[in-house]
Amino acid sequence: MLLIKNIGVLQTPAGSFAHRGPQQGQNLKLCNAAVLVEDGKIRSITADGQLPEGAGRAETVLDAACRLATPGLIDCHTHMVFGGYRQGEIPLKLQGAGYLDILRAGGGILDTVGKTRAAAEDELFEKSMGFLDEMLALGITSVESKSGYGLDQENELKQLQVNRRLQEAHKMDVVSTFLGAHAIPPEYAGRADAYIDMLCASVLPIVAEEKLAGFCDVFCETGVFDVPQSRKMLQAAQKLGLRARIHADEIDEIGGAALAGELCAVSAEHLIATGDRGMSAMAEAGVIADLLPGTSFYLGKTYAPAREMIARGIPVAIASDFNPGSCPSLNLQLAMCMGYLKYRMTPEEVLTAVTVNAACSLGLEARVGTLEEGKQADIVLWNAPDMEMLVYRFGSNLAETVIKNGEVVKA
Ligand code: IZC
Ligand code: ZN
Repeated sequence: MLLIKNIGVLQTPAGSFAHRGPQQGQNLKLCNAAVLVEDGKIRSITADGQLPEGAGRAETVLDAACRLATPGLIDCHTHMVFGGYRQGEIPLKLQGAGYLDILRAGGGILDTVGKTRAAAEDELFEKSMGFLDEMLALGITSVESKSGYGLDQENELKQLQVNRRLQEAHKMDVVSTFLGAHAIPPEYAGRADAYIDMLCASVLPIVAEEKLAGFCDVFCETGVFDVPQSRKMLQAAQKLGLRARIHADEIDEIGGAALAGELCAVSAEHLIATGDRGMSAMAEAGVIADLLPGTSFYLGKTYAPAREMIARGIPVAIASDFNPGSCPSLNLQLAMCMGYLKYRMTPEEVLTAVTVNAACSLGLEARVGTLEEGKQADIVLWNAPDMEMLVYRFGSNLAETVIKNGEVVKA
C-alpha cells in the first residue's frame, strides 16, 4: 500500500459523467488530505489531517509537503504517431500561407503522410514512446492517439499497430482512434468519395475485427471531407461498434458540429468556427466539445467560444492536439493556461476539462478522471499550492510527483 499524506489541497471533480453547465466549475476541495492506495487503486481519501483507516500498514509513505493534488491529466486529442516534423512550414505561414493553402499545395498533412509511410513501425514506436515519457513527466496519465498519416490500408494499420504496442509497452493508458479520413491521399486526388468507400469497404472492417481502435474520427473541413462523406464514414464505423468523434469547424463552419449532434458522436473537436446551429445540436445530443487552444495559438486563429458552450450546457474538454503541423506542443499544462486566459474558463472548469470530461470523451470515465474511492490511482502532486498557480505559470512543468496506477513514475 502507498500512503500520500500532508496534501495541502486535494482538488477533483466528482462522479463518472460529463460535467456540463455549472457542474463544469464544481470541484471537490479537501484540505490537509491523505490518500491510501492499494493494488493500483484509490482505497480511501481523508481530509483535515485525518489518516485513512489502515494507513499504518502502508509500506510506502509519501509526504506531499502541502502540495496541490489532482487526478492525472488526460489528453483526449493527439496525433502523436508520425514520421518527421514540419518546422519548414513556419516561414511559409509567416509569409501569409494558410493551413489549408499548404495542404492544397501537397504539404501539410500530406507531407507527414510521406514521412510516416517511409518510417518503419519500430521507428514510429520508439519515437512515440519518447513522447509518452515526456507526457507522463508533465502529469499526463492517459492519452488518445489517432492514425491518419498512413492513408492507405498498410500504413493506417501500421499506425494503429503502433498504438496497440504503446498501450502494451508503456505505463500510459493509450486510447486508439482510427482517422483514415484525415486527408485525401495523392492516389485518390479529386476522388474523395472513392477514398471513403475504400476505407469503409477494406480498412474499417479490419480495424473493427482486430479491435485496433475504439473510436473513428473524420477531418470534416473545406477541401478535405464534406458532411455527406463524413456521415458515411462515421455511420459505417458506428455499425461496426466503433464510437464516433469528429474534427469539426477547425477552419470553416461547414456543418461538422451539427453532424456530431445528428450522429450522437461522443465528441466534436476544435470548434473554432462553430456557430448557433452546431452548438444547439451538440447541446441537445450531449456531445462533448474537445477544445484545442494550442492550435488556435499556433495557427494564429481565434479561440473556440468555450464560455458560450458552457452556458449552453455543452460539456467542455481541453486537449493538446499534439501533431507536427498545427500544434507541435504536447504540453497540456500550457493548454490549461490558455483555457484560463483565452477561453476565460475558471481554474475549476479547466481542471474538469482535462480530467473527467476528457475521460468521458475517451470512454475511460469508469476508471479515471477523478480522485474517488475505487478509481485508478493516477494522481499528480503539483509544485503549486492551488489550481490558480498551476494555470498561471505557463511554460514551466509544475508536475512534481506523478503516480500512475499507484506507482510513483516521477518523483
Ligand atoms: O498534421 O496538420 N488539423 N489535422 C487536422 C491536423 C490538424 C494535423 C496535421
Ligand atoms: Zn486533430
